[in-house]
Amino acid sequence: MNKLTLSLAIIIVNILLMSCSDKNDKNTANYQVIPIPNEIKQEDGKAFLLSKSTKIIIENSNDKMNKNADFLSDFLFLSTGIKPTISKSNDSGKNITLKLGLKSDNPEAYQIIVKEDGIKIIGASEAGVFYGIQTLRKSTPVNKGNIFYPNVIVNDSPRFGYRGIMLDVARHFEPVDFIKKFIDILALHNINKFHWHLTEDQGWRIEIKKYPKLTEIGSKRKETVIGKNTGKYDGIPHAGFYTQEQIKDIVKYAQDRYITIIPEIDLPGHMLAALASYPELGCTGGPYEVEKNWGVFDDVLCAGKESTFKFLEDVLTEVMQLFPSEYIHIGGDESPKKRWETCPRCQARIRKEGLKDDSKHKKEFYLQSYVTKRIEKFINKHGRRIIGWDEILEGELAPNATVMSWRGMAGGIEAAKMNHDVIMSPTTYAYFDYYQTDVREGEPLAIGGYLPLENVYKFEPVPANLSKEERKHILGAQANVWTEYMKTPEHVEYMLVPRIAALCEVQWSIPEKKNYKNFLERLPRLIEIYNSLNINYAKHVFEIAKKMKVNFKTNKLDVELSTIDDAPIYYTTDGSTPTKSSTLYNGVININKSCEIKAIALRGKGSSSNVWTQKIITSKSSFKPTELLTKPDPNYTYSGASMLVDGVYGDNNYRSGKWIGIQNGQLVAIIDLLQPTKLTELSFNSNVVTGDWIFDVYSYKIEASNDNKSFNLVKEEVLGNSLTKHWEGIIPHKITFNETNTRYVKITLNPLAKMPKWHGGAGNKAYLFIDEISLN
Ligand code: TNX
Repeated sequence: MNKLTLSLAIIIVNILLMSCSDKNDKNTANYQVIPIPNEIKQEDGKAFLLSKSTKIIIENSNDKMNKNADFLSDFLFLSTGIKPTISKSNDSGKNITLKLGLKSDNPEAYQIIVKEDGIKIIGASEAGVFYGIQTLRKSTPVNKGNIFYPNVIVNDSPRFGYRGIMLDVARHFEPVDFIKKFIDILALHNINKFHWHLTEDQGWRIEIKKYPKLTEIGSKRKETVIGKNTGKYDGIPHAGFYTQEQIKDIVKYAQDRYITIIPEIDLPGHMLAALASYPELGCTGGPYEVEKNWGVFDDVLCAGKESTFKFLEDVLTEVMQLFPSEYIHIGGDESPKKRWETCPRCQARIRKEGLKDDSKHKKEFYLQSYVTKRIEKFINKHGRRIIGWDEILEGELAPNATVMSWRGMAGGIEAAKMNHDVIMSPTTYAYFDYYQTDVREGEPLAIGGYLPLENVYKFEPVPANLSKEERKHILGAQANVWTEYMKTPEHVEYMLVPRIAALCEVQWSIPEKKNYKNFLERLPRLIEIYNSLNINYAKHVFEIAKKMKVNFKTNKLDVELSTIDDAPIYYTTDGSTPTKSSTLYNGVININKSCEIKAIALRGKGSSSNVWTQKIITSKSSFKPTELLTKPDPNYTYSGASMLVDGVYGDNNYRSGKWIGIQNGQLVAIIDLLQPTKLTELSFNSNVVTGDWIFDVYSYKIEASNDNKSFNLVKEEVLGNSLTKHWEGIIPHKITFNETNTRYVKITLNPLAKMPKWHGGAGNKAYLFIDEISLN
């Protein structure tokens, strides 16, 4: 190449670069949004330019379409500073057209066609147009100025018709302005059901004209317990309710955003606020108090009195007048039967209705079914349908009820097999009151649990073991925000966002399109919108993500680190604080001895990650091939056997992924030390939370072998159970034995076969949680 052609080539490359640079990421739309659309077809041709002269044209004008156009104009203004004017007649300009008429079986379907001379959003209904608008909005970068939209055809529709979120405003009241912001956040995530949990033991939050004391008395509690039922109280009165006028306004606000509000009146349990207002509705007549503690309480509505049904029907009548929703949620969860067992009126009703104990349930459970069925009949008579928590399956399921499965998926599976509709909302994937990180330091107090973003994303609402017909009963999925420990709107936002982003892709997108890594690549652009809306989202996604896996071939622990934005990570293994002069991470770190790893992602001022710290404590069994002969509980198996020898110990949180959980059976593991090794000691920890049915190891056995076939007993012992009341904590075990020279060690740990009399689950098998088995 001679000098002239070389400099010509440089000039051409520069021109190309320049023309690309005004269409760089910052002002070019990107259709890879959350939730990911079904189909994004890139087309040839010049991009559409959004500029000050762009108009929004409404082709099929009606109130909803006019509102849709307003939304689009507002959204574009918020992101770009350009506020397109709205017009009902087309002109020769390059505009954005909103229209109806897309042919689809799914009324929420939409299509977006982008060409140089215009953008068209075509919906199968006004709702479809709205979701098309949300996709266009999320494709639009948050960047003031003109925006290029590459040519594309987007075809999209939701997987599920029920895409819900529940908010509990009863434990802590939320002001109307926040409820509207909450609804805006749902709309941004294509969620179409807002399940509003309005009544609880700790507060009644909806005005009922016929029963004014429900709000005069029931909406106020004197004070709130500090922390987790510590017995200490904050001395601060907590109060609040929504007037019927406010509710009508909120219902309309949600409707405009294609969100149906499903109100919940939780009955017959969780009713202390109502009982405090009208003590005659209880079995004992009170006195009752609006509850200051958290939990499940024995005082519930009396199922024997006719006046209870009159009360419920009156309340539900006003509720149905306020909420046009087809579904009314009647709760049904956590309703103890204790009062009913000794209440003469309840017992009289049991006799009159011929309710009897059977092998499955005591008669009082059938009394709750009686209540549910009677209320269902009333609600059906008004052309509406009930949803209840999965407890409504205990006893006899009301004929037309939809079941909301929260204690795992089993309730939902059972209901679907009985031909009932189901909404899946299991704690494991959908409880946004759970911690979102395993590092609890610096986190606001949460109820417990562990539900990181990635686990929400893994949620599959349709169980594989249902038939094709049964699957049709899974209407969709919902996440729940219980607010015992959330006192402010900011805290609710923190627990909700960005987990709601993972949830919405579960609810909307087809499984074939889902990919967590790709989701994380798309998330930063949605976060730009969170920033523009002043949402207090949790920032854990910017922390270092880590994968620790034992490599049985190299007998080392492979530690893999990454960040969502590929920020440079620096680390140390000697416990010192990592800085820019520490080792730069560039591939898996192999650990073969005890150490303390510390790592940080450095991004510059204010946006660096926290320091991630992990102690590795090794023993002679660390990183040695290990096999589990028994199956742990599927929810607590994680990467299985290798977790027992990874040198990583768990903290108090048994759900952190560092503890293996065993229930129906024992833990039997064989560790191959690779060569005959002298041993005198076995150590393991067990994590005990008796309230969650987790007890210490009941008995153990250690066996040795040099051929992995015939094993000799080294030691066995029954440790027993010494607990006489509820207790939580980690119990370390160190067992010494006569020196044994062995290659294979078989360890058997047995859980408590029958929980003691004092325990609520007396007679059932306890869980066992073990993090590590170390031999020395
Ligand atoms: C169980 S989920 C409850 C709520 C609590 C929640 C805390 C359900 C139907 N009942 O009353 O707030 O656990 O996670």
